[in-house]
Amino acid sequence: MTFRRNLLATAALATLSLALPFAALAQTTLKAADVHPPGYPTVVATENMGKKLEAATNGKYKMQMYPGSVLGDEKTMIEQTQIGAINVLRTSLGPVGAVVPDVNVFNMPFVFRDEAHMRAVIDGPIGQEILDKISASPARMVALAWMDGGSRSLYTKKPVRTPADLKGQKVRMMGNPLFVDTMNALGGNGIAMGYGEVYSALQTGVIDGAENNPPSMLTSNHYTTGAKYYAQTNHLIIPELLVMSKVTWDKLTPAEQALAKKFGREAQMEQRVLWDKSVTDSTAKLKAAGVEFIAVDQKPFFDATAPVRAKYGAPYAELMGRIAAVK
Ligand code: GTR
Repeated sequence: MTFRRNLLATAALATLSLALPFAALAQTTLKAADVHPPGYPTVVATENMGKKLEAATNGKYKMQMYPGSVLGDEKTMIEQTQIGAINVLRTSLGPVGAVVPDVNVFNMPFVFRDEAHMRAVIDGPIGQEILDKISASPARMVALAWMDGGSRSLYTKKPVRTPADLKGQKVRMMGNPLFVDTMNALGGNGIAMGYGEVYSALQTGVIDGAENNPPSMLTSNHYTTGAKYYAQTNHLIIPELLVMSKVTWDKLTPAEQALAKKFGREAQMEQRVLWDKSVTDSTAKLKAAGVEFIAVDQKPFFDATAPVRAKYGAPYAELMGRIAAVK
């Protein structure tokens, strides 16, 4: 018996000593999150970033994507990222403005002339400056890269051609007072709510419309609720953001941190190609489904939102000048 017990103990020890070197190589699964469904450009580019990280660290880090808001709306996911419960987050910059006010320069209506202008800004020194401001802020998130969110336009149940048509219309905006102010300045009633609530709010008539880019309007099914007039105001051109929780970041070696930034930047460029295709495809699908795209004169929308730029842009006049100067 004793002999047998010793034998078992020896065998157990041998197993343990064999297991130890492997334990040192334990794999960490990074939880990544996005409000968008599988296959959406931001989701695909973030997943690919995870695959590169896994290969470059010989499997030390693996990424598991939680798409489609399964971990909550963006406000909740930002909070989860701040405490390290989510490790990598792709979010709009919109709700980030509520925790890092400095990013609101990019959240202002008509701050970019067009998408090419926005891309030139985020790819250059100003884009890096804003990423650094996020990382240096007390928000406990390290900003890795930008992604493309195209231009946001209005979709409503009654057609909108001028700001006057927005009178009395309740329009969902992202959670950041700047956006509610923007809608109110345009003459509508801005209502802040999470992305996941918009569909039923449109269906039940709690809101009369929302605003977003064509890929989001399509994949969220918002266009099936009767909000089928898409007025091309392009009032917001908000870049998307890819961040890592500071809790996670601090556990990486400097070499791993450099990899995360490198693959993040590659995801930025990869997503852009996927994005352009997605906008073309979604636009065609929305039109085929009966959505009416309305070309509008943007000038009255630009003019109506001047007070918002004046209010939120006041502390950033110098930066706004530099943004405008980017060709
Ligand atoms: C989308 C954006 C999401 C989310 C959503 C919204 O365009 O990609 O990150 O912000 O809009 O309106 O909440």
